[in-house]
Amino acid sequence: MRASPRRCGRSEEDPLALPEVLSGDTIAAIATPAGAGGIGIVRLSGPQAGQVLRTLFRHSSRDPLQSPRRLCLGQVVDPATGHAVDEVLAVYMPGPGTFTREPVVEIDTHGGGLVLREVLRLCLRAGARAAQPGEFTLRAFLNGRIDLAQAEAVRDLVSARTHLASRQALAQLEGALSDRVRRTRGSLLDALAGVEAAIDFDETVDYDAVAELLHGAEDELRALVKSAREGIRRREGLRVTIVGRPNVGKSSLLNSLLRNDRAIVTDIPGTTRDTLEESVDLAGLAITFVDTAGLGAEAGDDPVERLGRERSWRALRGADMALLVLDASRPLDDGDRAVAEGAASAPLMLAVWNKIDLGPPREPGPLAGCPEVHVSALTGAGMERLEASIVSLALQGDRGEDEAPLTSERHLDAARRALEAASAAREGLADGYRLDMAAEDLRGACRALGEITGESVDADLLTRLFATFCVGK
Ligand SMILES: Nc1nc2c(ncn2[C@@H]2O[C@H](COP(=O)(O)OP(=O)(O)OP(=O)(O)O)[C@@H](O)[C@H]2O)c(=O)[nH]1
Ligand SMILES: [Mg+2]
Repeated sequence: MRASPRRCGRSEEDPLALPEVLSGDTIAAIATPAGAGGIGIVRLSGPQAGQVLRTLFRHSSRDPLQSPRRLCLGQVVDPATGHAVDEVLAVYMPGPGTFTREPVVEIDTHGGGLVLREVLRLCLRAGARAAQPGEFTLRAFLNGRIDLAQAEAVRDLVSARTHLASRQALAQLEGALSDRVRRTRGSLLDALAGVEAAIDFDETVDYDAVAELLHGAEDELRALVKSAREGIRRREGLRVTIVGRPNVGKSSLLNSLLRNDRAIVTDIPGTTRDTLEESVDLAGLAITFVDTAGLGAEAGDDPVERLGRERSWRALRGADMALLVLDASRPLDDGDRAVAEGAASAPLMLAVWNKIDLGPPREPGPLAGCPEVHVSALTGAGMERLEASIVSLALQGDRGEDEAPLTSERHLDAARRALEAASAAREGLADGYRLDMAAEDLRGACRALGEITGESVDADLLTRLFATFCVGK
């Protein structure tokens, strides 16, 4: 299945200003993607949402404000001219039983962009303010409806490109990760309470009890840290750069992996001159394959070729995995070895011996240590094994083990800091150092873990995080 990139109305130049969010404004946004569609939705949240609806909606039979949570047919009418803009369905949902815990209105229009923009304009004129990216979700977080990990899951669910990514985001939205983090934080808080009690009553600490709690918390933190690689890869996918000497079959391999003649293939070395990339869903992982111009033939000084090679090296630097393509029908040469050396700088590397249809597979040797696969991009032989190898290398055997993994670098960084602080506290207590220092370490560990779920976050972090959301989310 081919994954198609999703676009969303993200605006980086217009980051969210927290004071505005906290001001109690009523916000409005187009919640459906740009372009023509069957229906489009304008969404409002805030204390004036019902009032705004009353200003511009003329109901047919039922008044949505009198019939909360029911879709009501009617027209959006421009109050200035009395002209109808569209026939719509509107729903009014009083707070706090809504996503944002505020009064929420949704107006289902016909899907055209023009109609949606006009309805939004009328909402703004009636007193609403244009929502910032992620502002509906931010309100849900600030009003205690969801925690921060769940808020991130909303974003991840919207942008998920594979079923593994969406399943993981849904579990996170339902609180699987949050529960796990809170349990661990609970053990740390219990240990802290033990230490603080000893400080308050000027007693010696019950070291065994505290150490047991901390050992448990550290085990769980280590498991969380370990889960991050799979969680992040399931969510973000991987970039896999295909490199090799000219003519070894890189573009043929790309086409075979994509099941689509995406790249030009000829028997002329140097056919591919620019990098070319395309994403696919490989067993639930979003993999972006990058085909590159042939490397290891640095003699040519054709400027286009030189630029192409520069791009190949750059693509390698940005790769999560390098597929090093080698021609199995001829001996390895210095050029192959030079490319292999470069490819080894990628975090993961897989050697692909191509063209096995031309003769018996060559003995591996010079590249021992790197996993290898033998294929023919021409006949398709070995391609399934290649796909399986890419997936298992990407997940490095962690596949499916973790139902509630950490899913971002932000989580990973927080969990690492929590682990470090918890270990420092336990070792400090064992070495008999001052209790107040151990207590400070434990508070640091709790704070770090609280960043994942949002118990301890600052406005800066929220601003940065929610800037990655779509408008209308
Ligand atoms: N017999 C055989 N020929 C192959 C195989 N894979 C590719 N070829 C042929 O090798 C030639 C080069 O293939 P490309 O896919 O263009 O190779 P490339 O590595 O992208 O080449 P450049 O873009 O020039 O660096 C073409 O004639 C392909 O048909 C294979 O598995 N077996
Ligand atoms: Mg090529």
